[in-house]
Amino acid sequence: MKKTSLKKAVSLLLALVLAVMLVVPSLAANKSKQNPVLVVTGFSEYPLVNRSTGEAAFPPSTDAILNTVKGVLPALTALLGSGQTKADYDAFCDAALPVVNALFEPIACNPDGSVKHTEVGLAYQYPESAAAYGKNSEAYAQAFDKALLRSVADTVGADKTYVYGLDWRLSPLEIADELNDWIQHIKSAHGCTKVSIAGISMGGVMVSAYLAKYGTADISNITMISSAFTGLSYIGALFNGGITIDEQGLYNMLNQLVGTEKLSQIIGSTGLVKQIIAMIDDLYAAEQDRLFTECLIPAFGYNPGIWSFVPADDYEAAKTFMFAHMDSTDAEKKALEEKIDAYHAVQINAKANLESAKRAGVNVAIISNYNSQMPPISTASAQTGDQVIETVHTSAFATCADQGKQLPEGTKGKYVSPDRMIDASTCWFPNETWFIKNMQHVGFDDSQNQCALYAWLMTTEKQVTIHSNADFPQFLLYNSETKVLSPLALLRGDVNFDGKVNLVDVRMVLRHVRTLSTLSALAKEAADMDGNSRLTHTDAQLLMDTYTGVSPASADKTFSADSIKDVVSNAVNGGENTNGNDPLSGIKDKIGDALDAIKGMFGEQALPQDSLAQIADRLPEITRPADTEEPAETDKDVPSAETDNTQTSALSNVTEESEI
Ligand SMILES: [Ca+2]
Ligand SMILES: [Ca+2]
Repeated sequence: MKKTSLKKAVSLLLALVLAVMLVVPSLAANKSKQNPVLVVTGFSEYPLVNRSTGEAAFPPSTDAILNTVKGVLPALTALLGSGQTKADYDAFCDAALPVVNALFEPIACNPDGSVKHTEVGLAYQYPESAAAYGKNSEAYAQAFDKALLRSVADTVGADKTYVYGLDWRLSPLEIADELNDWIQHIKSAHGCTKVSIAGISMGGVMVSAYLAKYGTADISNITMISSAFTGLSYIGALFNGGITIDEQGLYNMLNQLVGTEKLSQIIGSTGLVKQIIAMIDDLYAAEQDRLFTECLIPAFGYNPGIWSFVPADDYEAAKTFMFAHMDSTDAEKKALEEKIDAYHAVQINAKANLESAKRAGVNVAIISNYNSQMPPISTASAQTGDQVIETVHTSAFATCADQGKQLPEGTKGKYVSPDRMIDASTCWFPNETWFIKNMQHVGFDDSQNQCALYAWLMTTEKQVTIHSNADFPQFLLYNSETKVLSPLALLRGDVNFDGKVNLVDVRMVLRHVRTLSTLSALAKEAADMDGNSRLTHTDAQLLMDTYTGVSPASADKTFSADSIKDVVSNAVNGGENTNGNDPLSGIKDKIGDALDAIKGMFGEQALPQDSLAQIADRLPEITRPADTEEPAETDKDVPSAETDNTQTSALSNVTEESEI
């Protein structure tokens, strides 16, 4: 007996010593060793205002937008009621284009590419670290109190967290000079030699320009986040006159925005959209030259920042098309051309610059999102993206299936995503490029583990790859409801991440549902068998079905109409436990009740597809009480040693949350 107590005492002492020796000093040392982080934000992240009047320049004020709509509406009504001849379209342009131009006038550039209204500028800019501004200050609220920056500050400290907002009218090479000033300022403030720099969206353009102009001597990490550093397909298309409305793309986007197909089905059934699209097509065919010369070019075509979005492959043709529509002098054209050519050269050399950065010991990482519809307004709208930039560009040239489609069957290789939508082997940096399915452009959230990916890459002290961290392999799935980032290949039902789906997993889910213990956020993702972002007895039932072979396990987390029907019929008719000790007794009756309720909702007719999500919601669930503490694990509840020793995967050390 004494031996046991001695053992315990020694173990305890050892644990304490280890904690003191390893944990405390390493944490302290790491934080002081880490380089400051400068985050360069994207297009229109900081508003532009008229500094003399205080009025919003971009984004325009609600009043300005309403005035534009009011101004265009009479012309539109007249056009709709007309015979839509060339003369009618002319009259529409006469009336509508000046109204639209007025909206964009405050941010216009001169034909030579210089800023037209110098009284317009950024509403704010905070050159010191997050720590320099009080948590209750306006500065903190405007610039620093954002998920990604909070996450950076948590990792390196607020005193090492910097953020730059850009004026997107300027040439990226002008902004590069300012970034260099900032980097020198940060270095001297911290007495350090290197700064970690991250470019979000258009910020990646500026980071590219900085690297081209100033090299990598002052840089420790380059992180491209949903970055426009290789351009945007639809800007390339638009600058080549490729305007077209993609009806299906329009519905896809609507479905994504409202989360159901119902609305787009109703709108589609009226035929109104088809009519409007046909009219826009006719208007564009009749008035393309005027639309560009009198409206699109004065608003955006002289802007060197917007020109930086034109992909290299589209660039020469875009110049030919746009310059032919410019109502400017040869000297003005030449001045503009010089400005935009300078960045075009940066874009062409971006790969070489990043490669040489890597050779020089800079840690390079690229993060790209996919599986969202792009703006359905160009000939490029079939490409998959993050709603704002196509995946082919944010990933630096992954081979991507079109939105909602897969790469050809037989596409294989270690860089092919489990859903066969992405082949990363063609990326500039296949081993340093991560993909997040279903995450929107800059939809950052730090409530779970999503921002940890970015913070990890921005602060890593040595080059990491897609194989460095089991939590963050190359292909990730973002659940916008639970905010959890999980490996795309996550085996559904494998709650303890041991690669097997068995009774141990079932038990863990049941214990969670019965509030006897709490699963980690990532474990809950794995356990959410019906994909409704909630953990209920239904998930336990489905997991049991998977284990007993009633339905196969799948890495595909999306659920189809058929899968829901299977769920319901399985739950009601099948899945009898042979040992007569059904842990799910009572559930079937509840499902039966839910089905009756559904019948009441929809009658006996066939259920519309988009109602199936609602059906899933109505399936019985036993929700956990809000503030349940995790009860202590009692020995008698543990049937075997296997249960407790299986939580060894790196995946399982995610912060535990009580709600899914
Ligand atoms: Ca398992
Ligand atoms: Ca569920």
